[in-house]
Amino acid sequence: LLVFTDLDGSLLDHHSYDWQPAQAWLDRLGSAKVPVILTTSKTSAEVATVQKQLQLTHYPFIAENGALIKLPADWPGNSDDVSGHIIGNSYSEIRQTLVSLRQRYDFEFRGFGDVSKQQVMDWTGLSLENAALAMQREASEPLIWFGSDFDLAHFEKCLQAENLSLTRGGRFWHVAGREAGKGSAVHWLTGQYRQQRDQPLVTIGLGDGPNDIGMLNATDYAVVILGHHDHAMPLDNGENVYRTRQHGPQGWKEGLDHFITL
Ligand code: 2M8
Ligand code: MG
Ligand code: MG
Repeated sequence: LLVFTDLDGSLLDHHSYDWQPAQAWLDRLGSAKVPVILTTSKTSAEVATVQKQLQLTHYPFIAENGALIKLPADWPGNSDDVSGHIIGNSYSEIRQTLVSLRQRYDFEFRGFGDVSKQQVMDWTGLSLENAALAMQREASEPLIWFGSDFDLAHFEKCLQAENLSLTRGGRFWHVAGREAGKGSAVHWLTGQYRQQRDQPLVTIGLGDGPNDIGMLNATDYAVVILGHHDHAMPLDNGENVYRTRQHGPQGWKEGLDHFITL
């Protein structure tokens, strides 16, 4: 078994970033040596901190919506081509494109690169220290859109023409390279685990937002955690999908209770 999980609004509470309701399951998975792979739009700097708190540092993680895959030091084989490398465009390239599109079309948005730490704290409820970690972007930009839906559709077309993609997280829109995505990162890592193990491997994904759809389609079983948004979460997995009645870490627990008997 492999577990891929989103953080905000899934393993972590959308507002308090707490995971206590999920702790008993984390302990159980830990004793059973089931890898729990954090798969998130957070930065590497943020995930490294959360991984320590959750005692998951011996596993790989996926950051910035799949634009970064980090493997532990003892990972077998030569995976230098991925680990620590950016999939898609670098943050400075993304910022340059965003700034020039805004100059050209007067698009109304503000990204993390446009604002102060205080503004990121106000938007997210993160502490000063954690807001600073969230601003250490390497390969994706979260932004708040202030314009019309019509302009947003135009913005998305412009991004596509620049080989960038737009996806929706819990609070922000996220811009990253088109090759990046949680789904392809999960697919790649699952392949790595399958090569390393002889026994068949089952995967389960847990997520609450549209940016998790790729991940949830890439796993055998999917837990759609009740989100704080009204986006539909259409999935391909058919019968292997469970939609929770509870939010965040309560929903996370509910989903694993539904699918796993350990
Ligand atoms: C941003 O991402 C969340 C995830 O769904 C969002 O869009 O609401 C991130 O980019 C991240 O770095 C940050 O920690 C988080 C804080 O709410 O917001
Ligand atoms: Mg989320
Ligand atoms: Mg996320």
